[in-house]
Amino acid sequence: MKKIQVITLFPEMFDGVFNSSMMWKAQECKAVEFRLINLRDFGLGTRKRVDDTPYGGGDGMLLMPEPLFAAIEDAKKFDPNAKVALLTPKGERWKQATAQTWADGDNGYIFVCGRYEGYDERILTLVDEQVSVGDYVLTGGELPAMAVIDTIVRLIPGVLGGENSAAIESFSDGQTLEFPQYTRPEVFQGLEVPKVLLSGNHAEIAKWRKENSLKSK
Ligand code: 4FV
Repeated sequence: MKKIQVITLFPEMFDGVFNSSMMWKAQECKAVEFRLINLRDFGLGTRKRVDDTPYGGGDGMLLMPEPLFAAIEDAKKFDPNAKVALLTPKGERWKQATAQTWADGDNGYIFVCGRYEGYDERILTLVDEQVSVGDYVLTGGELPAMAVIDTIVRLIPGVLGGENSAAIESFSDGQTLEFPQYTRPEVFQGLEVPKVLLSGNHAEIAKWRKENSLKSK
């Protein structure tokens, strides 16, 4: 079973995502165990402070090192071999091939979700991987974490129904995007399903699909 922990100031954001559809099924079939850690629980002082102003001036606030270190240490107690992954625009761009590698690995993950303008650089001493979902700035690392976790969990054997479906999909060979697909009815608003797909001639169908697979950008 793969342990996936998330350190965040907004654990409630994950309730809906972890408790429905594929993620729920993944827990049911014991493929994955989720653990949400509220960074506020490791805040300092009576007001459980987790952020402060940047040395040298500048706008906005930064996540302080102490609460993050304490939260990461707590997560490592729960899963000592886990890799710590920080969601940040400065990270390695997330790819399907990386999702496959992380799904195949037997270690768990601790995802650290940033907030505010960022975090004290010293937390990088505890971080194994920095991951970006794209060259844009979100308000927090929670949405990127959800996307990344979804791409990993659905590749864990036994989670997705048609075992094979994950293999033949986009990006899995790093190159091709999927071919066009159709279901009933055969004619919809005058638009017909390509006849070859109704032929039952699997060699012809495979040839048509290859010819109609888009090359990834
Ligand atoms: C992000 C991204 C991202 C930056 C400041 C959270 C925000 C705030 N994370 N890929 N793009 N993070 O925009 O991963 O702390």
